[in-house]
Amino acid sequence: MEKLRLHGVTIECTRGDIANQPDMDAVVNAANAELRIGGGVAGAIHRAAGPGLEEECRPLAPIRPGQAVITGAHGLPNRYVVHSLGPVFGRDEPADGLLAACYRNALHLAEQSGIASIAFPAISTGAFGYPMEPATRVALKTVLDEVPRLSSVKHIRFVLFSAADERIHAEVLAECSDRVFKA
Ligand code: AR6
Repeated sequence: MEKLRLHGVTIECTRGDIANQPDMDAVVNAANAELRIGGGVAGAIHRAAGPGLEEECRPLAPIRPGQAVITGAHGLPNRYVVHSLGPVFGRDEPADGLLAACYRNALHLAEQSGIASIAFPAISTGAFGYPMEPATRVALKTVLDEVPRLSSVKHIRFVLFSAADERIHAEVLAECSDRVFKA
């Protein structure tokens, strides 16, 4: 399943580049603690946004695993960037709790800013080494648990880099929706 509608909120998985989601109000950065340009998502987002993003980020850093902060989007085709620091797998514990906090805190910031649509990458699953399937379960369960409390956010998109990662998300989304609708 690639799309689910629950309590008036659309949750979808798609393959693509998180820095090229022009129809979304906000994109989420899989940030580093210093909120500087990095590899992966943090490279794509900062390159597309330009140096103004690092400048705006400087006084907000450092952040701790699970935290999120919000800035403008500068050269990106969005209104906001939400920067969230995922746990380094095998180091920051509890990994699942910290990863869940990333998604929850990002959604809370989105609500506070009146954001209607937000795109997430698979936080922690690249350089930080969190295996994709358990990370996907944490991400989707956290988002689905938050959905009944959302009023501003109406569209949540997971943007995956590879076909394999997209397939894992689609499978887990289908399982989660079975559970939600049978409950
Ligand atoms: N769009 C969507 N997904 C992407 C993109 C992209 N442009 N680029 C990579 N991915 P990562 P982390 C996928 O490493 O694990 C950085 O250097 C990627 O395949 O970006 O949270 C920072 O500076 C993977 O599935 O984030 C931090 O130091 C997922 O996005 C550190 O890495 C996350 O990969 C953060 O590590």
